[in-house]
Amino acid sequence: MTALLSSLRQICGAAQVLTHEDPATDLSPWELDWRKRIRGRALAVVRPGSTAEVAAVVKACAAAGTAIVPQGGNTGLVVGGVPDDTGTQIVLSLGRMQAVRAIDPANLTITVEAGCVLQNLQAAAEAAGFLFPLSLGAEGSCTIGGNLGTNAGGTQVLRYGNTRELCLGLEVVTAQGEVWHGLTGLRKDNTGYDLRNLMIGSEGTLGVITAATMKLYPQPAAQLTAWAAVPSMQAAVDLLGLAHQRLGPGLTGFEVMGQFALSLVDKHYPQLRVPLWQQTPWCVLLENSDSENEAHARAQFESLLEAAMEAGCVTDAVVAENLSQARGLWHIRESITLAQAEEGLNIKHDISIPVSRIPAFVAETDALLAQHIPGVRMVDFGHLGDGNLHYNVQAPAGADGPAFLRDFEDQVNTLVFDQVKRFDGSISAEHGVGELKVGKLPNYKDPTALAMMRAVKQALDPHNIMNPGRVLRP
Ligand code: FAD
Ligand code: 2HG
Ligand code: ZN
Repeated sequence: MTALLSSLRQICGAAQVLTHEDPATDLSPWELDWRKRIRGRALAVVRPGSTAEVAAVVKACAAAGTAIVPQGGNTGLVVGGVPDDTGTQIVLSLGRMQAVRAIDPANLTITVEAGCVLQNLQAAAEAAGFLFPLSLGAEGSCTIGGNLGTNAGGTQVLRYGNTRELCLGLEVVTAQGEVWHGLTGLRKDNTGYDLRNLMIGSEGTLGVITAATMKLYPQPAAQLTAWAAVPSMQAAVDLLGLAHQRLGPGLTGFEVMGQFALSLVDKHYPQLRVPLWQQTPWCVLLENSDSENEAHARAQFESLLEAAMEAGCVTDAVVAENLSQARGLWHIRESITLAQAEEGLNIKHDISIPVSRIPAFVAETDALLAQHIPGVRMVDFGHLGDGNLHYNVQAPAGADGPAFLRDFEDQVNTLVFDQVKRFDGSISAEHGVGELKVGKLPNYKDPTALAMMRAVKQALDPHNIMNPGRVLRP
């Protein structure tokens, strides 16, 4: 191990190889996952500054048989980006590789390094007069490499797609330490297997993404946000149908939020002034991005909301008057995760189900859980426009969080995932498998698909050094 550490120091510089040898160095930012569920212990945190350095690090680790855990902003929610507790794995942090390498306005593309923080990528696109639409609550600290690694979703998927659909090309260091120069900005390329899409969503188990060419879009001429009270989940689904009909491609956001989820924001962040939540079981946040002008967007929104009230799927609504009010409404939505963390340990699910079946799923599964754990509190919210619900389970009021997880997490996961299967859904819509769902995946994924995944893993990473034990267990 000493020989490996000294090679890594030679490759990246001594200051970029952090270890526990120095008791003054705190490795928690890289070893502890965002939800504080798991604290791993790394042999070292290695911070290369270039693709050539990444390749040399991977080669050195491959020669030593040392496992590598790629890491971006460490905001992942499924414990996929932190090391295990053996003290034998290295964390390969892409955090120093942040450059915007190129913008091609005519091709509508931007090429960035993997450690570029999502918010900085959005800002670079905006400075060039374009929109980079990927948007999520962690955008101030997650990286595009992590977004690609997890195929992140977020709040604009119903119009622009998830990270996979926003990516045109990748630069990747393979498990052997070779560099695949795949940074093409091509929208059409039928020359064989789709390696780019294989890498995206592979959660660091097949290689290290070092750079990416991403799509840019024109900025909308106007953007309006509305917040609507809806009487039931079925009403929210009906509102979604109306919004698709009336706004067409202008509908860029459609988020649902349950009353208890909003009550947590109100409790922990009262200054955010959550509207309408006390009078209704569900609220919906809608965004209309218009290619004409604000007056057109407002007229469209008002007519949509009028029709929705007539149809009985909206009981009350507010439309943001200006950008700062709109940001305030989005901030409430994005604060649910933090408010839930303030409330205590919880069980998260990021399931997807055909939109039409979500009302029945929620009604049935809520009832089953309540039967199983009297007093259980459901923190339901998410990207209804994509059929993606964060169906989160909070311990009964006053219960001990760690004891709740110990006693109920496995049963709750099984109950919810069995229901997801019954409703033809997926147990992960956007956060990925990581460590938290790896044990359950074989019960819910098609066995032939799993066998193909194993064959791919074996072919690309035969010595199992890339994030071992995540996504697939040996
Ligand atoms: P990390 O957490 O560092 O890593 C995540 C995974 O990707 C790990 O398996 C890691 O090994 C792998 N990885 C990281 N970098 C690379 C690389 N360069 N090459 C190969 N593999 C790599 N997710 C959503 O999808 N939608 C949301 O709306 C959303 N909202 C969130 C809100 C909050 C408040 C928080 C805390 C998280 C949220 N997330 C959401 C989850 C998280 O932000 C995303 O999964 C994000 O894509 C992770 O990026 P990261 O840079 O932090 O990656
Ligand atoms: C979101 O949509 C994220 O805000 C986080 O995916 C979801 O906290 C969660 O469960
Ligand atoms: Zn989400």
